[in-house]
Parts: sequence; structure tokens; C-alpha cells
Amino acid sequence: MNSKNKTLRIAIQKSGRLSEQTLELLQSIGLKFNGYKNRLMVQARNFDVELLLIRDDDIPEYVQDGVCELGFVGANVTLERKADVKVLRNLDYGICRLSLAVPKDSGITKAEDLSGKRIATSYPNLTKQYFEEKGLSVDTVYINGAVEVTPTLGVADVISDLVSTGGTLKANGLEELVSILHSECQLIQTNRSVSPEKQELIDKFLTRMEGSQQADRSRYIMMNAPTQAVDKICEIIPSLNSPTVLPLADDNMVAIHSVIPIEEFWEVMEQLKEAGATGIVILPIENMIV
Ligand code: PRT
Ligand code: ZN
Repeated sequence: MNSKNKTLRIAIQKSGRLSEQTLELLQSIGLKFNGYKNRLMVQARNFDVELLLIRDDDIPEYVQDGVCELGFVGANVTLERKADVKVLRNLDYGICRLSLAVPKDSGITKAEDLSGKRIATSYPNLTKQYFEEKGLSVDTVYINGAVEVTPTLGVADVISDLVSTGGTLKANGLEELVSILHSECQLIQTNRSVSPEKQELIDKFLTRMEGSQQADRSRYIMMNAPTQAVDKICEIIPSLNSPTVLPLADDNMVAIHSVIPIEEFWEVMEQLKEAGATGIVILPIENMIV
């Protein structure tokens, strides 16, 4: 267990695909660190948080065992390790899928065709589980890295590996057969008990994260509109609160400001133009406390 009573300990990947975005996320919620490069542990300057920088494979266990209260790691790793942890947030980066891939022109068209085949993978548990659920028996060959070359080397017939763009499969003469797991980076929490002080820090941390995530999903919108179109425009804007309407030098016009969800941006924009809005400006939002 993490013996330091007050400091919240968070495990993140030291160096890899998740490191940069995780650090950016921590910085976006106001945490400041001095020189985290080449260090295993680093204390935040302005929050009672200590980062543990380790290999992603070790993160689920460290969190499970309570060495760290929180961790940022791909769902693929947590599920493969069968770690006993709570998933607090899906973070929408590090997105990939665990897929079965077969040599091009192999004639294999479905997972059922793989019965009795040798499958090279760094994810034997998730792969076996997939086939067990289908009532099929396969042989898994554990390979740590460069799984894509194993069919060419004759080490395996097919592979089960992470895919994001699909470029690596293609470059190795393989094609994706079926995706068996969607994965993204997640914030996980230990199921071990945490002190009230630490729970308070976790709650504070989550509130900040919520604000940052909500800001990422929202845009600040400003426009001018004829005064008589205000009611119609307020109906169109899917805002959290009622929009702000400000008078302009021209009595027949007003400025309208609001916050809208990013996914409704284009639809809303077209409707606003139809309703008479002009000079529509959209701005990113740094943070939001709702
Ligand atoms: O040193 P450490 O153990 O910490 O890092 P690592 O080398 O084990 O992991 P790393 O940094 O490569 O990946 C960390 C996490 O990023 C993974 O556990 C996933 O959650 C996530 N992620 C997202 C990916 C990918 N996308 C990804 N494309 N992890 C690996 N890949 C590899 C994949 O294994 C394959 O070799 O990229 C290749 C395929 O990419 P495409 O774009 O060609 O399809
Ligand atoms: Zn790893």
C-alpha cells in the first residue's frame, strides 16, 4: 500500500504512446511538474500528487495493489491482466482495437475458420477468452513485440494484435479478420480503501478532469442577429444555460453568446444562418466548471 498518507500517487506510462497525452491532460487540469524526464517519481509543484512513471504493463497491478491510487492505462492492458480496479473515466485517446489478422489470400473469412490454428499474440488472455466464448479451441503463442512478422516466419498461422490505422498489418501482408476488443486510455482507481484525505484529493482531481473533458467537448459561440430573431435563435442553441444576449450600437441588432456541444456545431451553425445570424465565431474553451 502507498504509505505516504496524504499524497495521491498516480501511475502513468513513462515513455510510449500514452505518455504525452496523459501529461498534457494532467497539465490541462492545472498540475505543474518539474523535470519529469528520466525520473521514476515526480511530485507536482502545486497539488498533493506524485506521479509514478513506469511501463504501461505494470500500471494495472500497481493500482490494484494500492501502490498507486490512480492510473492512466489502456483498457487492453487492464483487461489482459485481469486487474481488480475501478474504471473511472474513458479518455478518448490511445484508441485502438485488438484484432485477429490473417495472411492475405489465406482464404480465411471468419473466426470459426481459425479452430485449431496457432495464434501469435501479446494478449493471450483476451484472445483465449474470445474463442472460449465462441466454443472454439485455438493455440496461442505468446510473443512480446513484432507479432506481425510471425506468420511470415512460420511461428504462427494468424495473429491477434492491436491495430489503429491498419498500416502495420498491410505492410506485413496481413488483413484484419475481426475486431475482438475496442480499447482507449482509461483512468483507473484502486479498489483498496483510501484515506478520507486522499478520497478528497481524488474527488477534486475528478472535478477538474470533468471540467477539462467538458471543455474539450464544447465550443464558445458568438454571433450577431436581428433583434426579432432572438427567440428563434435561442430555441436553436442547445446551450447549458440560457444564451447571453447583448445590445449593440444598432438597435435592430444584438450579439448572442453561448456554449454548445461540439458534435452539434455544424447542424446548429446552418440553422443559425438560416435564422438570420451573421458573423458567427466559434472559440475553443480552456476549462469549464459547471
Ligand atoms: O514501454 P511500455 O511497455 O510502457 O510501452 P509499450 O511498447 O508496451 O506500449 P505502447 O507505448 O506502444 O502503447 C501503449 C498503449 O497505447 C497500448 O497499450 C494501447 O492501449 C495504445 N495503443 C493505441 C497502441 C496502438 N494504438 C498501436 N497502434 N498500442 C500499440 N499499437 C501498435 C500495435 O501493437 C502494432 O504494432 O502499433 C502497431 C499498429 O499500428 P497501426 O497504426 O499500423 O495499425
Ligand atoms: Zn507495454
